[in-house]
Amino acid sequence: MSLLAGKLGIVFGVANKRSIAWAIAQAWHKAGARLAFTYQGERIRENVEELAATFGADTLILPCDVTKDDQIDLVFKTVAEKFGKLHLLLHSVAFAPKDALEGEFVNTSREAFRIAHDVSAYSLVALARGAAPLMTEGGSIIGMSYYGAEKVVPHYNVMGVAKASLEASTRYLAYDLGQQKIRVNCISAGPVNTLAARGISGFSEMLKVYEARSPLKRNLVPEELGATGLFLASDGAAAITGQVIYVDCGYQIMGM
Ligand code: 0WE
Repeated sequence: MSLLAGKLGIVFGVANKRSIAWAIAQAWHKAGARLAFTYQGERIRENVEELAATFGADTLILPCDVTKDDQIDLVFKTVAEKFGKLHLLLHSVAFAPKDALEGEFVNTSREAFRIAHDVSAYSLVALARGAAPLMTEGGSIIGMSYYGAEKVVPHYNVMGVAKASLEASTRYLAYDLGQQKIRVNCISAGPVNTLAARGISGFSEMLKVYEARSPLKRNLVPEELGATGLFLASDGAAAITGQVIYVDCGYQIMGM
């Protein structure tokens, strides 16, 4: 069953094999999509090249710092040349300066606030604008969010505010791009042990809390994000846009 046969996609946010973006890329690839990847910075380049090569030696790989308009322009110009069109886009990119995730939110500097929102939220708008002209057959754009967007998760701080902006941006983009049959949704994932989660103090405690309190009494596995990413990319989700879909073992429904 090739749910995405003939579909062309681009994936922003693979850093290594544990990345959520990689889990979703694998699901898209297995379903028959042809994918391009971008990487942030030379440190990550080799990782992405190695992973992407498992999909074939000719996989398109491009550098992209999502805070740079000229790099975004070049990415979509190259995709236009090599693919001609586009159906799928995954945004799995976030960053806040480390000190902003350690102290109290009230102490967030103007610069940390700006960076978190530029990298983690505005970039979705910029990428959607770049991709839309190529999505001539309609498309599916997916961002990654987290529960800290709607409730206070201690230390998530300015990232929670940036994810709230990402989720609201998802709704406004869904409205604007709906007439072009482009759907825009977010997956709100429970905690996953990725590079972005490493070094976050209390992360292993957080995994224990989800195990204890979520209705399913466990943590999610990255393949489950892949499956939801595949669903949202597929025609099965043809009438779903502007939504935040929770892939969190049910944690979000709990009041206590
Ligand atoms: O969105 C995230 C993390 C994103 C992230 C991670 C880092 C670590 C390194 C953004 N910026 C940075 N900056 C760095 O310097 N998550 C959903 C994972 C996460 O991060 C937390 C969490 C959870 C969960 C931070 C504090 C509390 C909980």
